[in-house]
Amino acid sequence: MMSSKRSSSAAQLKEDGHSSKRQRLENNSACSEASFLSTLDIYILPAGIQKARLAVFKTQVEKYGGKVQDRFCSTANLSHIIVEDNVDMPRMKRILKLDSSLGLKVVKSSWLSLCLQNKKLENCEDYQLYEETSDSNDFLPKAEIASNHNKSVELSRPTVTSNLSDYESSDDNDEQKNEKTAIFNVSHIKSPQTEKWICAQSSKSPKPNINKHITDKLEEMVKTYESTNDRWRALGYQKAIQTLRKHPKEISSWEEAKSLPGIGTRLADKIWEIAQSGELRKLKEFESDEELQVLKMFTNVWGAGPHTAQVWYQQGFRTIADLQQKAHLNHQQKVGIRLYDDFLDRMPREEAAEIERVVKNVAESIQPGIIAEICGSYRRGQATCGDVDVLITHPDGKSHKNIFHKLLAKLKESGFLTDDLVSAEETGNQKKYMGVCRLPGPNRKHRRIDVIVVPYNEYGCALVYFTGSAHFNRSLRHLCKKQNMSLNEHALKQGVVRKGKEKIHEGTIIPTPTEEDVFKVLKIPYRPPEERDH
Ligand code: 8DG
Ligand code: MG
Repeated sequence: MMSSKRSSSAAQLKEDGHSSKRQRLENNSACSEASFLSTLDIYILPAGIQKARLAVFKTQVEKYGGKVQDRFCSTANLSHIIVEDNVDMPRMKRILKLDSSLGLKVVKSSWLSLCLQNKKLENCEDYQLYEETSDSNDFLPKAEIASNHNKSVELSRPTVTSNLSDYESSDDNDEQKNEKTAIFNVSHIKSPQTEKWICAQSSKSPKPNINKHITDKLEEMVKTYESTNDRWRALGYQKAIQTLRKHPKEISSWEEAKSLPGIGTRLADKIWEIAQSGELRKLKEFESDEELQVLKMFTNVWGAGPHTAQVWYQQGFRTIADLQQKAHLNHQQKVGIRLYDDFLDRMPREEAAEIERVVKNVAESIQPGIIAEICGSYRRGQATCGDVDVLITHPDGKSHKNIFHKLLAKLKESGFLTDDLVSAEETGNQKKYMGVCRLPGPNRKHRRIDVIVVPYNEYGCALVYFTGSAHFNRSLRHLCKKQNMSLNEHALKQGVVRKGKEKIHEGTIIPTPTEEDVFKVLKIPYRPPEERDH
């Protein structure tokens, strides 16, 4: 199932990444001809400005004809000193060891952002910091100015790292800490408590994602972090993507990115870097890092997680062919490798519907009145599906018990099911099969299929769970925790007592025969499946 998720974002990129990429290239080349910043010769005070943002400023200012001094020198003919918005004049002077501003224009960094955004030299008056008046020491005697000539401040340069271990530790923690806020929503508008939760909102945005050029790059970052088992970072990026998708306007400043829920300074740096340059250096580093690329490829093998991928890499394997020929593979991995390309390809929803019909017809022939419903991305209305998740139950509350093995046997007999991955996983009264199917006829691909059989009294919760999205489900579970409840694919419980992460009391089941009941008990508006595609 995890691999289908990965391929999901890959497919989305394949589907619509092309035109926006071309567009951005065109924009970039048009802008590079302009030199609207040619009158700028600036020093950017690094205090409070993240390295990556500083680097973007430098690149962009120079791209548009301006100069950025790496060191501060009081005699240089600077046009402006740029400071982070929260830095005031006394602090700036303290840092640069100045007794006066030397008559230089000291301007907030948001002015520079504005110029870059609008591709013109904006009036800086509203962004300028002024000297406190009435101070007779405003201007230094010449001799003292001279002594300041040699006082310079190093502009810290971004360092390039080529592996995953040594960057962005502090602030990603920040983003991790934001896990809770990120599960909440994304709009800045103040609203009643439950409305803030992702699960209380519709995923349908009134506007298309206008920050797609940014979210596409962040999606690539997610895939890389997933392949190295850096789940926290992957989650942080995923949440930022959700937030950005819903943001009603194109990100036009670092401050705007930073102000969004769940977006810390490091992520804001990255978002702003993409917004400014159309590129993300970190991603470029990843793309040219052989190990990361191989790990990504290996984790796309069904049945191989980040750990296995790492072991294979350490054993010297670099290609899928290497694995096929030399690696010690379990059954699932053998299937995953044999059908590698098919599994990476998302099927059109029409094909998923055909697969559902086959399963439904066979199930009905075994047990009349059976309910077989396709969940997952299909039910949420996505145009393509990574796999088919079929949920089966029977309204009489007992006939579901006999269906599982009979159904699978018949589907195998007809040649529809071609390979088993996990032939029977039991959780409580639910049974799950994970395997591979192929529709009859020429040029059909192998597709991943999950068949889950559940008792009727668990159907409401199972439908919610297997419909997802995973992000929507996470939000539901967090909301439950807040109300001393718990939710999984089996049941919704109340009166749960937790001590830290541990459940001291399991709570008692609240009957939720339908999905609507789950929403009702949690006191959030019902969202049809297509509005849960967060
Ligand atoms: P896809 O197959 O088109 O890629 O997307 P999907 O249908 O949404 O994902 P899936 O991998 O088939 O999983 C089906 C549902 O299972 C998913 O929508 C929500 C639920 N689910 C969770 N948590 C998790 C989880 O950790 N991993 C996976 N794979 N599914 C989860 O609630
Ligand atoms: Mg699915």
